[in-house]
Amino acid sequence: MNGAQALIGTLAGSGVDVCFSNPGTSEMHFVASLDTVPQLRGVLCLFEGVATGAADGYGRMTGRPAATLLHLGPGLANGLANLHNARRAGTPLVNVVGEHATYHKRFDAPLESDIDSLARPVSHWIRRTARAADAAADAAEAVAAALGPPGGVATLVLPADVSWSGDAEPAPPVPPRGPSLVPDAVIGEAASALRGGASVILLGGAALRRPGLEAASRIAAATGARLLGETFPARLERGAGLPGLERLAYLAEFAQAQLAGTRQLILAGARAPVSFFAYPGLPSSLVPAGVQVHTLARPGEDVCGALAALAERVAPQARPRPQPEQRPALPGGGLTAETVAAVIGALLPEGAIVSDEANTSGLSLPAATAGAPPHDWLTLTGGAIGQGLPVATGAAVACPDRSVLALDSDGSAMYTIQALWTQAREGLDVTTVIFSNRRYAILDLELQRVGAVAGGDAARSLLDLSRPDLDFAALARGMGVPAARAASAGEFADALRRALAEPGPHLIEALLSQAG
Ligand SMILES: Cc1ncc(C[n+]2csc(CCOP(=O)(O)OP(=O)(O)O)c2C)c(N)n1
Repeated sequence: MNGAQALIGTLAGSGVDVCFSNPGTSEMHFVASLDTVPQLRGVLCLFEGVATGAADGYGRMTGRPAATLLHLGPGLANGLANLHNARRAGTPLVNVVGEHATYHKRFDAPLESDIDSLARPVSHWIRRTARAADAAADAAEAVAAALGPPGGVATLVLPADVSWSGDAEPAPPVPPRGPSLVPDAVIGEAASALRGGASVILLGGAALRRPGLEAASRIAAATGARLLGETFPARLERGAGLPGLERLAYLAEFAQAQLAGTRQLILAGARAPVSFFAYPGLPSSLVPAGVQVHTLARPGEDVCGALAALAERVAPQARPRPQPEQRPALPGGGLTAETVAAVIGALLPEGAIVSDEANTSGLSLPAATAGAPPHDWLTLTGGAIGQGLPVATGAAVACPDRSVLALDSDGSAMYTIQALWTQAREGLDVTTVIFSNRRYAILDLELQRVGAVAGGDAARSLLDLSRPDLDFAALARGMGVPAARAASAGEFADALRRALAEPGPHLIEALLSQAG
């Protein structure tokens, strides 16, 4: 067996069953080996940012890493923004980067670059495989490193001659570690903090799945503590029958209002809240002065176990408070961000997975969908736009029996629009809704918030997506995805119903009649 065959066999044996790929010459032996290991499905992505974002979506939904296959430093660089989002999400991901043959590097051929320096900021584990005989063991370790906990991006740099040299064999999986248990004393401290009153429990990471939410809801019911979710969760389970959860607002002023009056802030899998950006004269930390911060569980610790133990201590009799089933009525009239949200709330299928990159057009979505049947909500964890369509693609590969909705604003969608082609090629059940406001609307707002001088024409033109107007329906059709345009709430509801009823990918361009 050559190194590539041993590596792929090991990945498959360690539970990696998909590789989102954009290969080049140095990866040809990896590509050839896919035919000898059918358990590893190669999925072609036409831009590396699609591959890395899809691997992120896959990992968020399965808890297992997908692999990527990227072409040397430039291929990796194209995929970095979504690796950054994956890192912030704590997603397990095995990032395979092809490299020149070991003896070829010193010739400084055109694609020669410093792969390790590009990979380091997004990777919590990096290895450069030196010999074919090491390829399998390195792959097994990469999977274990990706799984953590906490999960993260494990980058394996694979020289071409390591791939093509012989004398290798697959390695057994490295057993995964469980999360570290939270000591009893820490749970005791949180229990005392709750007795101090005016408490907020800020939930993040694994606490946003049903067991964590239900334990937290019991604690809230018994102690009067308020629950908040982190602003940009990797994966939030929500909908009717689950405890409802308000998320901390993106805008610092709103987040400050949500936290006003708090005396005890208990972090359960979430980081202490900070402002997304610095603004002249405003604080970076969103923890109000005088608030005591207690860490119940850090990322990588067993936050659900800690919340369950805390609930047993302070709320032994309490029951979780489920969100009642309640959908908005189908609206009529014009198409605005609000009417789109109401239609989505009215029609969201049970078990849907929503990849939310709607930005300013998404403000009404949480309320409109709160009482819809249970579903998962995936958000822009690292603030690097261009994540929504790739994450939806990976989620659909991970969960072929569930409907996936990508709710994307027009500016963000254009970064990685090629994801549509992969959805068509793989027959993925993804409905993409484009909120077409033809602006970088949030930057209009930020222009004022940072105190920049009110924009003139030159400034405005950098935030304006018209001239020419994008035609997303035509772009989608050009990549094999059936598409419709909707200009009224009724047209949008009809198009969404049809898209959800038919298998395979669809795109609906929502032509918003007013910005925002
Ligand atoms: C990778 C990356 N590049 C640039 C930005 C800066 N940025 C933040 S929001 C935004 C525009 C968003 O426009 P759109 O997706 O249409 O949403 P809208 O603001 O109109 O709701 C840009 C360019 C970013 N966050 N990430």
